[in-house]
Amino acid sequence: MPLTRRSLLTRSALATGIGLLALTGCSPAADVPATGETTEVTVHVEGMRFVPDVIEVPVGNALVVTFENTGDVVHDLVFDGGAGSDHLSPGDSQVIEVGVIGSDLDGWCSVSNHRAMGMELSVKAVE
Ligand SMILES: [Cu+2]
Repeated sequence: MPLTRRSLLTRSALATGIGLLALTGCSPAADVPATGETTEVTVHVEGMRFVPDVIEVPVGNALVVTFENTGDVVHDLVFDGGAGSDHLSPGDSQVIEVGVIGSDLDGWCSVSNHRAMGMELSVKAVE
């Protein structure tokens, strides 16, 4: 009987460990050594597009985006992994700390249907 109880305990500890692993696996930083360097980019709005809409970042660099809403209506800029700006009024800007870039990553405007209208950008992790 004591043996059975111990194996149950072990199994639940294992399940907890796997759960934690899955959570940390969501980070864009996923197992890439940080370079300690930061890539800084300013993104603005032209019509319903982000400019630039491709951002190249050396693998392991941290990415910091200054998002300037130079459009006519409220926009934001959000990224896979959870980083993003607030909803910004025209003329406002915000600095977004995206984090260490380990792989390609999408960014988009989450306001209304703006993403479908073309407000998307790609972060490319380059060697
Ligand atoms: Cu928008």
